[in-house]
Amino acid sequence: GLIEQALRHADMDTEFRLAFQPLVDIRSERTVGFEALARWTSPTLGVVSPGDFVPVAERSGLIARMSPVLLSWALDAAKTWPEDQRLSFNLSVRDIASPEQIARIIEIIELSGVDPGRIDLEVTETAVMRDFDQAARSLAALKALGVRIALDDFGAGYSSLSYVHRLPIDKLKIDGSFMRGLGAADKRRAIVKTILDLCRNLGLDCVVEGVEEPEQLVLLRPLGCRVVQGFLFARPMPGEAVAGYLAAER
Ligand code: G
Ligand code: G
Ligand code: MN
Ligand code: NA
Repeated sequence: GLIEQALRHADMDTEFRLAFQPLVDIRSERTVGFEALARWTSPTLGVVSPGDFVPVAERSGLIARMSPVLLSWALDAAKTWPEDQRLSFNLSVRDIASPEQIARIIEIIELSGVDPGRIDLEVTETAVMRDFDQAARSLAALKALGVRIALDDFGAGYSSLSYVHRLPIDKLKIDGSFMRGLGAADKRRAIVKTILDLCRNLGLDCVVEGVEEPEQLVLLRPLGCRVVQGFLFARPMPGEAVAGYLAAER
């Protein structure tokens, strides 16, 4: 298709950049880290969203050369942040499925000089499902380096709880679909509460994604939610905006 064609000829350095979205502790209302999100402006197609190009990059195998570049950019950015700020980076199903790619990713993190303890690598359930045994080996190798593993889009797909105990998961990110238009009487509120309780009982960190309205925060606070990500606090921003954003908060 058109996207694959443009992606195949894309010049990463000029066409791609990262945006960074804050993760916010709702008790202190302070930013605790940023998720790196890929952005692409193609000379032929214009702005293409990652929801459209990431699946194409995965199917075509092009993601194999993109992930290392994006990760090194994300680490370069994190190096300039205060040390208490974490970096979240999305790994693709293809990354997780390849021992060679995992070795490359580990090397990039080691060479970056960023403390692996500051890094969350996000994986989706679909990525893990594809080849469980290889995913388990990949995550174990990454964990050994000292990074933390987050299960992304939790609750959106097949959400097998077996992954949570069979894999070295540190954090669940509750899918943004649970927040969209959420009201007090909504069943989804009970589901979010149950996932937050699960995290507490298992000693996992938890992030509620897609928080857009102050009313959603009012609903989340009594459920024991600590960290959220969403347009209510900030949209993804260019790397150059991060320092000013943090300074304004302090
Ligand atoms: O930023 P946005 O919400 O449009 O992202 C849409 C999807 O693309 C999300 O599922 C997100 O995880 C994924 N995505 C964004 N940036 C990256 C990236 O750098 N690598 C991978 N593998 N996925 C990404
Ligand atoms: O799948 P993943 O969680 O990695 O994707 C995150 C995506 O969600 C990003 O593309 C980001 O732009 C988007 N996002 C972040 N906060 C919100 C929000 O409050 N509302 C909506 N609709 N999307 C959001
Ligand atoms: Mn994510
Ligand atoms: Na998500």
